[in-house]
Amino acid sequence: TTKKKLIAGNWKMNGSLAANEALLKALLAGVGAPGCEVAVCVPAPYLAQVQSLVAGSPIALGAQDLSAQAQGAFTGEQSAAMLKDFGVRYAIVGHSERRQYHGETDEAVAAKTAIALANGITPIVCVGETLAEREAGRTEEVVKRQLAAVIHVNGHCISEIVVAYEPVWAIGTGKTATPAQAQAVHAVLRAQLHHAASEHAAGIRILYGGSMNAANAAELLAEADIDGGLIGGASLKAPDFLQIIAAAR
Ligand code: 3PY
Repeated sequence: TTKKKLIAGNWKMNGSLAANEALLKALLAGVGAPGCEVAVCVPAPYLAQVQSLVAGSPIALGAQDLSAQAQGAFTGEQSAAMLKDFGVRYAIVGHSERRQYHGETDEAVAAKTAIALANGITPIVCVGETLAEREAGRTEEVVKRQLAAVIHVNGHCISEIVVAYEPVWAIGTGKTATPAQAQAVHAVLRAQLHHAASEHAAGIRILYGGSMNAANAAELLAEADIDGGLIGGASLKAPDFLQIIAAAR
């Protein structure tokens, strides 16, 4: 396969018109012709701004969530079709912060994955265990359950998704999984995808997320089954994000 790595920034609930413009101008000045795919997943109010800033550049636009519903009486939500209207290419689905603070279930994540795919948006499906689950030896069971729910609903087009392994204990804590710890879980996910998608499994990108930064990106990205990164805090600093992009060749 000619699978390119994907480096996606997850800005979370950060930014302003002025800060976004400064960040993207610095990224566009430094990104050149990247050896990987690059995306920024921005807060919904800034989709239009960022769409116009990245137009014609190698930086793709992403969203951080979407509704599982097509349209209607769902106050506060954004539909896949609306995101598509603004040129959104990727949508993060099931980030642990959505699962934790907004009660998103495995089933909701599967439904969001389906509606993204149906609208031509590539879902970045997040899975990951908590510290308590890891310490109880349940890491494999948890990530397999989370991915199985998505495969169950989306089996026929599973090769179109991107998976992100984000250990919850490594999110926003500055703790990172070691490359070997991350690779071990990525191999489990790859095997599960292989079961669901046989020959297509090798082409599905499995990103690592959880405090990936300029200092640790290269060694994580060197692992066999780590096909990119979903980057939190470091995606808000142009030099750091550019260094991660440069490491993903
Ligand atoms: C992190 O790097 O902390 C993330 O949650 C990226 O999504």
